[in-house]
Amino acid sequence: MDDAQAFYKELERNHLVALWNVSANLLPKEPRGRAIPYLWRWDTLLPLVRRGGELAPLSRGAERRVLGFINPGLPTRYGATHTLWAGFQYLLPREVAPAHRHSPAAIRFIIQGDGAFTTVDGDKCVMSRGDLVLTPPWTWHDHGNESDEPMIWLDGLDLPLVAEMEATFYEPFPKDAQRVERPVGDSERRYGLGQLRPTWERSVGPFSPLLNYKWAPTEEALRRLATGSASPYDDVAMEYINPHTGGPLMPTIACWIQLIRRGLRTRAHRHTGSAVYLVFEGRGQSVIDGQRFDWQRGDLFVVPTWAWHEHASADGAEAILFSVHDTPVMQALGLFREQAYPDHDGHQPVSRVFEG
Ligand code: GTQ
Ligand code: FE2
Repeated sequence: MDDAQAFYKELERNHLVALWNVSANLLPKEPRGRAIPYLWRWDTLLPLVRRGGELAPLSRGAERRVLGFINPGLPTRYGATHTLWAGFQYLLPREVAPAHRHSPAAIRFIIQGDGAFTTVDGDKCVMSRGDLVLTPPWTWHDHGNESDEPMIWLDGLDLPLVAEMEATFYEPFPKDAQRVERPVGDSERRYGLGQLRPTWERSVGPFSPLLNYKWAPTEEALRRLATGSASPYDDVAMEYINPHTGGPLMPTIACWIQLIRRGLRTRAHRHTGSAVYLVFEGRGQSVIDGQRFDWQRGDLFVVPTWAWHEHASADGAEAILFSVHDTPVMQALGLFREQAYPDHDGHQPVSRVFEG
């Protein structure tokens, strides 16, 4: 063994590393995310979700019937991206998903059904298609279905991020369901119209006090905005806001609702931060890092960090996308960067079509 080899062995034994040997890994020219662009089809998901309903009863220890999306580029990490967990949750009539709380933050966006609820710290949030319900960190939450139909919703959580930060805490509630001690939809009563807030209420922590963003006002806002000019990269895209700050819903999660108008194609850009998109209505396609993803209602796809992406609605149809983003983290840490696609009028050449 020569001197150098002996030296490096000695470093290893002492739990040391020579920066000059690893600096290319530590400081790549730009982010090299391992998460890949991917898409899951509704037609594949729905039968699996239903089979889960037949096979897996809810109980303590199996508190949530959720199929989680695993990014194929990160097979050992429970997440759709490196920071975001996404899953389809299924709740049958008269079932209760027992109450608990955790330090990771959660959002739910209702895909199917009407008349289930999530109680968040005693505030009963009634859920219908298109509603967005928040479970801020460390709030008690149980889900119940008082309707005669199964409910399906998208869960978005910052589980992989909080796990990596080694800051995950969890606690079960002593009973299955919380008592509802306030008027049903109390946060909607106080903040639901969006343009006014009670003068005496102070913001408690960096979380939105509005827990249920109902579909009707969301759609109205989108339709109003759609009559004028919009973003060249996202078309008519709106972020759900914390009424105290105008900022993101929570420090780790931002949510968007987005209309791609009939026959419209956006330009490509990329930015730090990853996102999960649910196709709420319509049909269209996205090109992500040169690969085309054709999507329709109920499909879910992932845009990893620093990936070029552009969206288009299908000919003759508009599309509505709901999305969950980790960009508030990037913003807060001074790591947000954005770049427009420089060539071909802002459109990527398509080299592959996603088959799945
Ligand atoms: O509904 O409380 O998808 O705690 C993952 C963790 C849903 C929930 C998930 C959770 C929940
Ligand atoms: Fe939870």
